[in-house]
Amino acid sequence: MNALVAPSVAARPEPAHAEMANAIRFLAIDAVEKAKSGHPGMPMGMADVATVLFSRFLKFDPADPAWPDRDRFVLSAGHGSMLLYALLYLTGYDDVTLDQLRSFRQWGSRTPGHPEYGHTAGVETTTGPLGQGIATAVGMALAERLMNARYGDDLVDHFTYVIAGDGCLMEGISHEAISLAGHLRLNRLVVLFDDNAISIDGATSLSCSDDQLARFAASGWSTSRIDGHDPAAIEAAIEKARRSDRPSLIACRSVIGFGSPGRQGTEKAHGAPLGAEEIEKTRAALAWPHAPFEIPADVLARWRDIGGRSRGARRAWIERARRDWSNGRSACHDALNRKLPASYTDGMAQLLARFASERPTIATRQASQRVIDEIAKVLPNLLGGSADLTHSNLTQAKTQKPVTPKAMDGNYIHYGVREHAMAAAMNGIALHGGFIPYGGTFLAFADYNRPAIRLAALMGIRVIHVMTHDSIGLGEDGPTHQPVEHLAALRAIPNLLVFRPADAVETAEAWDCALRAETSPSILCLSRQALPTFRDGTAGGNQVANRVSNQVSLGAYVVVEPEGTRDVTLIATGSEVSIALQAAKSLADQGIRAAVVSAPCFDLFRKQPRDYQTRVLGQAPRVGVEAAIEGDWARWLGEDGEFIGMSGFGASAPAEVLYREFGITPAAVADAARRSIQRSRPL
Ligand SMILES: Cc1ncc(C[n+]2csc(CCOP(=O)(O)OP(=O)(O)O)c2C)c(N)n1
Repeated sequence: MNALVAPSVAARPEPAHAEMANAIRFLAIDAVEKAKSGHPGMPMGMADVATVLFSRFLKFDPADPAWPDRDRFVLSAGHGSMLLYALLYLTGYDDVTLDQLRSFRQWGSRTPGHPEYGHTAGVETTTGPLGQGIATAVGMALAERLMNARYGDDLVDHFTYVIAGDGCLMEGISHEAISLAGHLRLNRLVVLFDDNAISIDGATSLSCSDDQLARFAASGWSTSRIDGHDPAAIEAAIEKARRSDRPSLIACRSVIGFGSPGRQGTEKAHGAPLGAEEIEKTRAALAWPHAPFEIPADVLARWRDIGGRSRGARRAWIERARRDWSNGRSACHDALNRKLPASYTDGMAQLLARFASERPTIATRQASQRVIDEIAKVLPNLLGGSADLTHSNLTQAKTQKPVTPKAMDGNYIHYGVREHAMAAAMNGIALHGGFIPYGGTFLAFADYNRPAIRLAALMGIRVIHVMTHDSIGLGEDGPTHQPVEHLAALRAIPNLLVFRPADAVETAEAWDCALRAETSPSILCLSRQALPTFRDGTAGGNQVANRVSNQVSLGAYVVVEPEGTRDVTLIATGSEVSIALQAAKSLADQGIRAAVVSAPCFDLFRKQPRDYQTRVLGQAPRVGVEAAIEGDWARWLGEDGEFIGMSGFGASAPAEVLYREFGITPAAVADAARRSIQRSRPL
């Protein structure tokens, strides 16, 4: 066995460690220099910690980056991406070659400025927005314990390691995340804090006096502080953390830009190339005489050995998994397999049929509750939760049991009032694999978890947000709780499916779309107030949309098509579809032929073929109705169109009063329709 992978630190000659760490340092220095941009200081400072972690502890195999029982390594301080890329190259990931390091931050490279999930094998999650990584890692560590409780040590037995900097710990999300992790006693989570006391503006003492150890300890973590350049101390601390019955914080006192005589220990090392002269000085100081991007053969060979360290463990795991699965116990395999089982398709079809025949008048949040009750029975890997609004969001299925430190076989997470950490943890759960996470809050609080939702969209992962109380229709809680700009703001996020179903049938269809969207997160915007079910299973009089059974999957579809040529098309979402239907009736009484279109998901409608869009929208003038600000409605309404909705904040009053006072009524829609028809007539 290679000296570097021997279990005892004492047996290993110290210079070898320094050389191994220096390989990381100089790859970071050289790549940042070549790119003329990037962050060398953090990789230089944490190279020793990373070397010990990867060479002694991390269970991973570059030959199979997605091996389910690998340890997860999250670089929460994503600006230090070269630390990760250097490790991926050195340990032998195919994706990260020396050429890729030379193309750091360049168009088309596998080495973007910050690590991007799905872009580079070995990158477990996208990081860069500080604090997201550590919170996402909490979700991964939670998923590991939940899977372990279900499938046992033979199949699920791994750690989640995080490198986080001062910036990550200053961000508010870190507090929500560590609090949740401490509460759930996620003892497989080990955070290595790059405790260098420097951020961009200078010393962290400019802005922060927190006692981080005390803060983590107060949240139920094990804590320790070590010299982040002492391999023996690093090893001992990680060893201890792995045995803890709590999550662990190891504050690694490090020197940013370690080895650079003119920059180390200062903010100058944080985010700029060192420059040729300083690099020469650093080579001299660290006794690294090699040319840029040149790693001595023996150092590279040792790193590659480290890359092969867990190959045996992976093979043994595959054997165990094969045995388990061939014995007919395929539950773990099914959970890891992202496809929905046939029993789900049947369950959903039955529920849709029930809604269509019962035609209940219920809030869409209540319809969602019935969906969840049904699908929880057929999707064992559905993992629910809410940020302390379970009884308002109606997110807990009758069959779901709370997850607690002692009941990791539960399937419902009380995230507490921690929307941001909930969304990031859901990302981590989805990334880890084995579960379909969903979580609830009020739509007005989407801003609290938006940064994590944005990352889910960027990563292309399946997480489902149940956001209830989706308009002024929530009534008396008033404008603080009434979303007006949120739909527009969420629709602006690429690859995020924003659904606003209008009745029970649409709610089930929206859930179905969200569950089938394997590469997009979804938001289900649901009403507090009761809405009549207008769908009877087909799309009413719609000739156009019946080509698929799930009408919501088309994004928008015709609910009412009048006899003869349309005079006007009324387009609405969610609770306003029933207002549009009433308006169409009153227009019909006056001989005006109004079509009604329900548009539960703009994003999916935008993806439909143009001829379908044209047929749904029609040639007649259009009126849009949504109890929210106009946002990008104009795109669907055309020049003669009109929008009926909100132009400012709501108010505290009963819902019916608010709709009346803000002019979102069938009469107002009918008036707008007549005006639009008038405008569109040739002069
Ligand atoms: C949410 C967020 N805010 C701001 C930034 C910009 N930023 C990147 S690194 C950094 C300083 C981080 O300091 P620290 O974690 O101590 O990193 P170090 O200087 O030690 O590399 C800032 C403000 C960011 N990436 N994300």
